[in-house]
Amino acid sequence: MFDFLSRSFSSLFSLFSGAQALTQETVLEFSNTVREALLGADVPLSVADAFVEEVARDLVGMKPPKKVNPEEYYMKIVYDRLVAFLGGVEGVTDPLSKYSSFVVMGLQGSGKTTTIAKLAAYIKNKKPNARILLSSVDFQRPAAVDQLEILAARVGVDFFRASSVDAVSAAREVVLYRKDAGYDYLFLDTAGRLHVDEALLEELDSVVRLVARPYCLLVLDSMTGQESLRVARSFDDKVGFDGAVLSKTDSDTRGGAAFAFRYALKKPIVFVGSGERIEDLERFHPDRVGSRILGMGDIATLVERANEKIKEDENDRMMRALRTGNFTLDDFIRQIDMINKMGSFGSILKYMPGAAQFQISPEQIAQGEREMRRFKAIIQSMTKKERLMPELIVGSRKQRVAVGAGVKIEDVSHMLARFEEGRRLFKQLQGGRGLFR
Ligand SMILES: Nc1nc2c(ncn2[C@@H]2O[C@H](COP(=O)(O)OP(=O)(O)OP(=O)(O)O)[C@@H](O)[C@H]2O)c(=O)[nH]1
Ligand SMILES: [Mg+2]
Repeated sequence: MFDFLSRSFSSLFSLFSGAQALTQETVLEFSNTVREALLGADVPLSVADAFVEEVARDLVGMKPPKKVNPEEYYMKIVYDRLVAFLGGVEGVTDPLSKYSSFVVMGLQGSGKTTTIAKLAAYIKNKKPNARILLSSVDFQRPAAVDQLEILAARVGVDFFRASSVDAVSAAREVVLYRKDAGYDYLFLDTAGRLHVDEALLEELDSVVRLVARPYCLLVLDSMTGQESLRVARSFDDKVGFDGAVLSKTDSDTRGGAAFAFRYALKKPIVFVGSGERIEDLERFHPDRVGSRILGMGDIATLVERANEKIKEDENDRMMRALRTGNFTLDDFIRQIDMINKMGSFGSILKYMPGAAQFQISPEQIAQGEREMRRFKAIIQSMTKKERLMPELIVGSRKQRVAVGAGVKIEDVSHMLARFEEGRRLFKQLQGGRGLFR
């Protein structure tokens, strides 16, 4: 979703290379370029202006300390401002750890029902013993309630169907049932309309009032761009909500709504939906998004995704290896397995530093996947010692490994070269980005 902004931002910092104290002119040039990039990403004018003004205020007259690379120094200033703008370094506490009743609202088709299933799966993954109840007061569409029931079964959580088909009476039934049965979590699905309308909002307000200490979650379709900010505002005026889930961030959107949301609504984005599958839900971390926008990559989210599928200790090792650049062929093979467990190679690439600058085709991705399988076979035919000291693999050893893996000698050389490249990249990440980690 942030590829567009990332592409625009990552070239910007060359303006600062060699710059010492920033002049008004450099700051102005920078501001104009940023402003254009934001408008291009469908950020509303007032928000783009506000951001640019804040950054300019931070930058004017600043001077990098001795020995600090000016480009990095100014990038860090922009990064800090960007993160603050998106919600701050601490981000927001996970509402799932503080609240137990969630009312999910939004326009028709925004992704409410899917998001509920994703949230239920998210909790279940973290707390396997939590008792979770899903229920719906969406009687707009005949199949809406069934859809939630099917999803509840798929996630493996409970579902309750009210006997009434009037939203307010049904909500009353749901609340009573939840209380009697003693569920830890309740997620209440509500009806969407194609446009914001008064009757819907009034009904919704009555439903929300029946729930004790509800966390109201607005689901916003990121594909609707600026329009989604207007939708959010009318839900807030009439019903009020606590936080938002930005859905469909995997679609080809320019990220404007996500960028502007916090500033325009003064409410946090707590999660983002990144695909149609139940597991396609991520926390929204302003600092990670900030580094993704500035083209610094998002290793932390990448590793977090892996976390869900991979044993903790294995993952800790990997994080350490990634951080220190102390990466062996055994780590390499583990990384290949990790990538396979996480999903497709393509879905992971977008988290890598600078990924937005490359346009990667499906053929290239398929080739990458074939290559990884070949690499794995090659590494598996090496001895333990060879894996720790790849420089040993020359001459007859190389031949033996090639035969063992059923590949050509050149394939072994190629794999070793790629491995070295990867190792260097991680070392650079560790060293070069010192200011940010
Ligand atoms: N690509 C993508 N599709 C999504 C995402 N979230 C939801 N969808 C899809 O969007 C469509 C609508 O999702 P629903 O969850 O049914 O939306 P809703 O808000 O409950 O819709 P109504 O109940 O009709 O108001 C479905 O086809 C979902 O698969 C997402 O994060 N990414
Ligand atoms: Mg629905």
